[in-house]
Amino acid sequence: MTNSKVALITGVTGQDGAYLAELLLDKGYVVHGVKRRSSSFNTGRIEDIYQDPHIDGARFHLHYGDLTDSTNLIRLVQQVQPTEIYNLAAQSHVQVSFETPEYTANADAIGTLRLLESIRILGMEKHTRFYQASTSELYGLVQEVPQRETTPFYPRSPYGVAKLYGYWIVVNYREAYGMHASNGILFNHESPLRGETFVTRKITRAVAAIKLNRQEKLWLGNLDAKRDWGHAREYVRGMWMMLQQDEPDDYVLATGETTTVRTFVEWAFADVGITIEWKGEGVDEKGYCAKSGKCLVEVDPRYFRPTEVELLIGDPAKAKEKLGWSHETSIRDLVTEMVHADLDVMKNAPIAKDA
Ligand code: NDP
Ligand code: GDR
Repeated sequence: MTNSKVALITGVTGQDGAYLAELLLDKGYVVHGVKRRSSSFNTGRIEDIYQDPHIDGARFHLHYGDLTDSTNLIRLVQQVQPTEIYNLAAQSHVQVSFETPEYTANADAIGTLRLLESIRILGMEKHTRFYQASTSELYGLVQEVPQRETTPFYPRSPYGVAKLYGYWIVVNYREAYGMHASNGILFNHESPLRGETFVTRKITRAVAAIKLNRQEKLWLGNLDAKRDWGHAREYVRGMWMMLQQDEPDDYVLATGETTTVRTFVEWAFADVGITIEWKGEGVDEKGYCAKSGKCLVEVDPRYFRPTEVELLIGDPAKAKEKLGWSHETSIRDLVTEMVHADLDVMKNAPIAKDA
């Protein structure tokens, strides 16, 4: 099955890029992905959908590129002539953005501008639709709950501030040049493909390793943070739906349910048959343990952020009404899926690699 649609995905090697590429290939698109040069393989998440470019009819193509390189982006857009661009590439780790604020702004904020300018310089405003990976981190300090498209933004990290620029430059190019450019304001979405340093995957990997006696303890930061967690596979479908609308617009994708990091930890341990009891109330700077015979979880203040986003809970009503999108997987089922996926990976992996 092929159709005339051609997608360019930045960030194709990331969690969402992998799911989105798979979805678009299933829909018959020709898919071009932008990957960064790395000294080690960074295409593990897209191995299953890789197509040998030497074979006639291959519909999945990878190109080297970087959001910090304007000439590269212009050349890619010119060469690929995409009907849809999904800008998923970003320095996406909130805590890391405190350590690399300038780079984060360059890639996440100016990188978005560079892509939009590529479209404009090439005169493709009416030919190419644009999706921007905006984020619930824009809401930051709580102004209103649940958070919806009209909730004021108050970002709390260099990442959130960089993404704020990305959000508004998309709105501006839509209004100024009539581009079909949309922001998906996506709340946290996870999966077995989630990066290993985000809290959900860090927990499910550690729980699997502890269950298999390959790790002693899990060190975490703020256990009281609340997140609205959904399944990444369902959220990339929402991205695609936004670009199929006659008019561009901005949409929240969320589940409408919020859960603490602490509860996520309890559920993950429960999924491997370990019941944990908290020793002490709340988080203090010295940390505390979860008990199941021995101490399995402890707080390390190094994972606290200089400014934190305490509560995220989204209202996906607009996406439901206008796109017909809603989430399917509950957070409880998502925890189980991730824990079991990590158990499977770890059982088959050599011990040295896990360590
Ligand atoms: P990941 O961190 O898994 O993937 C990010 C991707 O961007 C990777 O392919 C990475 O490449 C690439 N990348 C990073 N910097 C650059 C750069 N300078 N030039 C080109 N590519 C680059 O993120 P997710 O898949 O989870 O998220 C996708 C997008 O959605 C991101 O923009 C993120 O900020 C945003 N978002 C994510 C949410 C979530 O909960 N997952 C929620 C809301 C928004 P490499 O593999 O080489 O590192
Ligand atoms: P987030 O995701 O910052 O919401 O950004 P992350 O999983 O990093 O943190 C979620 C919450 O957990 C707390 N936390 C820890 N976080 C990490 N990474 N490691 C820990 O050890 C730890 N302990 C507690 C954090 O303080 C935070 O409150 C994600 C990214 O995908 C962004 O790109 C995206 O825009 C937002 O989700 C929506």
